[in-house]
Amino acid sequence: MSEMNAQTGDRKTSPLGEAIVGRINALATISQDPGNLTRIFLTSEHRAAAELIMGWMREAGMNAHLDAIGNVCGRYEGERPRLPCLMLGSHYDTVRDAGKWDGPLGLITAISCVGDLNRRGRRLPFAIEVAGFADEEGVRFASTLLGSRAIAGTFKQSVLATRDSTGKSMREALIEFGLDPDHIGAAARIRGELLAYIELHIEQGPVLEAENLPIGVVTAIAGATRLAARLTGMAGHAGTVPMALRRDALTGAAECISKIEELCRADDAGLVGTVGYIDAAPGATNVIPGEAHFTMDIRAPTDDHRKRAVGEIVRQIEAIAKRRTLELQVEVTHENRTVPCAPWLKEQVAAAVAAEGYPVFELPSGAGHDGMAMVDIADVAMLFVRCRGGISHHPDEHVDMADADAGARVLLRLIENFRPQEAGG
Ligand code: HGY
Ligand code: MN
Ligand code: MN
Repeated sequence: MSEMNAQTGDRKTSPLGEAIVGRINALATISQDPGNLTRIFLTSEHRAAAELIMGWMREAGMNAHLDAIGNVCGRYEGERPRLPCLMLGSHYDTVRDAGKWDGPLGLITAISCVGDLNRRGRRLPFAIEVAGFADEEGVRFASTLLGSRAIAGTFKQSVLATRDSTGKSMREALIEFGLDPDHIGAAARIRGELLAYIELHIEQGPVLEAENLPIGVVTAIAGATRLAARLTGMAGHAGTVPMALRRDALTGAAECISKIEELCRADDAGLVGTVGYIDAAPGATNVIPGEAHFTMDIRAPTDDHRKRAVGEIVRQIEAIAKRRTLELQVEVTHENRTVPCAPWLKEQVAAAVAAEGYPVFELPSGAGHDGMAMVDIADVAMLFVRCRGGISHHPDEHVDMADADAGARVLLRLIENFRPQEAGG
């Protein structure tokens, strides 16, 4: 579909980019706060977004339904009914005060590609399914990839007991949303039903921009460990307790946070650590905090490196707590191994990139993605679309329309040329 203008060498864009940006903007209006974009699992915004996306799926010639955990699932039949599928997808939940591209770009692009096939009456020797995952970010319940884990059949019943910041359990939230927490297993798919899982996503980093390239081929998705820490000291009067006699949980947390930053900064092999959430109790200006909670998100290019770093961080914060006579509880809330993209699929992604006239450039993903869960039932590949300024998880996150278009053309070519892996291959 790509055409070059012979005189100027300019690439004409297909209408896919424009349609994708229109839908990205439409979906971004569904937010719990009018001034920014926040769309959280099992809320009324989740439902409104699901309805909108399922409408787009049906318009694109797919059957669409909401599954047992609130994923939107679309299916475009192949040349015959009930063929195994190539699954495409991404998530439609967001972080708080999010950008509008992280997740929806891959989902909307996949739907647009199916719509293009449908308009041309094109059926393939396999079905195409598009999965819109209900929760990838894990904002509400600390455990991430809930939607894709349900599809992969690895959703843990124990997470139903986790509570959001208002004290509501996931089990209660599912029931309120109209879903049955005891039937999440119904969302699970089995390996033979999927030929592969492929996800297009905004890069969320600065590499493609620096390379002056719209598209990249992902090599692997880096693993991550998330932990929650609780420090307990002694609450007291801000005016009467001398500094030396205090057991202030919040200053203890502050020291731990600085130590995490120091350890990660001292590592020159790609270790990154983030404390993205903190709170203190009882939470009054004139009361010494008796309790503090904070989260940690630790990532590194290899699983060994990350595990060693997590061990060291926990040892160091234990030492800080001990010196300050604070009690410390640390819990691992989430752990994902590094997931390599399958070589046979990566080759097909690279071939589609080259066929659309772009240099093939490979890069790893520092961010987590639903492929980390989907790998349990299918081989996984990803392609990245350039991100302006490397900014993501921020309202300034941006993809140019021409790049969205390039992504769609590459994905469409990839779908049309897709060949399942040969048995035993
Ligand atoms: O946190 C992540 O890497 C992803 O954006 N959820
Ligand atoms: Mn994200
Ligand atoms: Mn994402």
